[in-house]
Amino acid sequence: MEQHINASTLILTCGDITKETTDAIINAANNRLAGGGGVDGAIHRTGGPTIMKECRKIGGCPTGKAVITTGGNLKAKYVIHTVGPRYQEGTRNEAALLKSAYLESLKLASKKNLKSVAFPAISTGVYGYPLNEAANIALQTTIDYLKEHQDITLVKFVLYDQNSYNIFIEELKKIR
Ligand code: AR6
Repeated sequence: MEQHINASTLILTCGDITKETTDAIINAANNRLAGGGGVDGAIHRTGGPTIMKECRKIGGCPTGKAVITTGGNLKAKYVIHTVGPRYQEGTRNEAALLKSAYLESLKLASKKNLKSVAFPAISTGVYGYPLNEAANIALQTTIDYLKEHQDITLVKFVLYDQNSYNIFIEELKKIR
């Protein structure tokens, strides 16, 4: 599914983000940038050891912030590592932190003059964020950003499973 926002395109698709050819893919990392399971594990496996080497040099990333490394062996030139919140009943500022993870990633892409980025559904795996709420925050934050900034021309959400894809579609229809 595709939507145009001013000069930019927003695409929702189902698949494996490590295969994306956008300028950057976003990683759902942890505070220590130590690697792990889920999309983080897949990115480091496919991208090879240079990404981890750069992560070690950076040292870490607070929740809701973002840092950038090269893409190693990935097709994408860069990986933007952001850290979403662990979901704990929604009472620990989770919504603001998830919004910030998307916003800081987009700002970093703009700062680096990147034109296209691909996001996974941050925090919705190991970190347990309810999918509908997470999809709403992801999409609303991205749409608001693209309305204000013309520099990023393509944002893709690459959802790993059909259920996540369906929920993102549902939430995008509500926003429209
Ligand atoms: N491409 C796209 N999406 C994927 C892929 C892939 N190859 N693999 C998994 N997903 P998660 P989190 C989806 O758990 O919840 C790690 O251990 C997955 O189905 O990867 O933010 C980190 O080191 C889900 O929808 O990230 C952290 O410790 C989404 O990506 C912690 O997990 C996010 O799930 C971060 O947890």
